[in-house]
Amino acid sequence: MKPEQILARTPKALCQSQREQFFHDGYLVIDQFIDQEWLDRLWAVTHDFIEESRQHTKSNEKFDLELEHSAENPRLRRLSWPTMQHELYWEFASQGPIVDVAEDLLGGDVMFHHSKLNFKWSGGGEEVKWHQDFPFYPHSNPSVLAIGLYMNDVDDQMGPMGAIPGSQKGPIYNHYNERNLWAGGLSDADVGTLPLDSVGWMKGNAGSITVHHCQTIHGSLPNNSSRMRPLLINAYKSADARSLTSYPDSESKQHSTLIRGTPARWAELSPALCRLPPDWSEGYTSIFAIQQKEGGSPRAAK
Ligand SMILES: O=C(O)CCC(=O)C(=O)O
Repeated sequence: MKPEQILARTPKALCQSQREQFFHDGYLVIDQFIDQEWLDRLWAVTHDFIEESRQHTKSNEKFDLELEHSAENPRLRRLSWPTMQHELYWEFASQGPIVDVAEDLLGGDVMFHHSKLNFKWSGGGEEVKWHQDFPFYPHSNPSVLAIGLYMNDVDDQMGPMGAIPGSQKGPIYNHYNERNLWAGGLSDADVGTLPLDSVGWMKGNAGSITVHHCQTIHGSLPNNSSRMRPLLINAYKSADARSLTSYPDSESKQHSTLIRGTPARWAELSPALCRLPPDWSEGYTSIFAIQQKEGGSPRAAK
């Protein structure tokens, strides 16, 4: 759906200026949007997963682990597909307050795309290099976005998400390297052309949400603080934005579930050119593992 059509609808959660800011800058941060009750419930479940991760020494379909992870000193990079791991994450993604935000920015017909919980552990949790989401999961049009929930207070030291304002209106970059292998991020040469002095760092107290458009260039620095930075990300799309690749169809029954409105009768087509990602039908690792050039876990989400 086109921004003008979306902006003409009455919003449910955002004010008009926040919606206009999203379409202008390609991202938005809303301080303490999620209440303490939701946070307490999500933390209770999340603590159980952190405990469970102690039994694992290597990344697998559920846990993406730092190489230093151990039973005594858990260091998770990611809980993959949280909405598949526990019904509470799905309740939050499909019925929680962020669904109104998705509707305000995508229009009335909203489909779920995927979920992940990026921990960015304390004392060096890994960076996420500059990238766009669209080359990982291209669609017939760019009415696709991701909403992150900070489950802790996040300041400058903790590797907040950063985004380049207006970059969603620019080119779709090559995410392959010079050997034509998937790199999962922009090349150093392309990064060198970016206006990095304009980066908006999305910080906020626990309960704050970040929203970024699928073509917005974004990333985050390592977490050098003593507190972890769990960011629960759920991605959504307009029902008229059809996936051009199977990923992550094979991995989640929830992918493309209609959570608001009615199924689309028409696919909206955008004229933009985008390189297709590799065939991940036999399994995918994670953006961390790819960017750090590790083998990583099979079948984890982007
Ligand atoms: O966790 C982060 O800081 C960034 C996450 C992200 O961009 C991704 O997982 O695609």
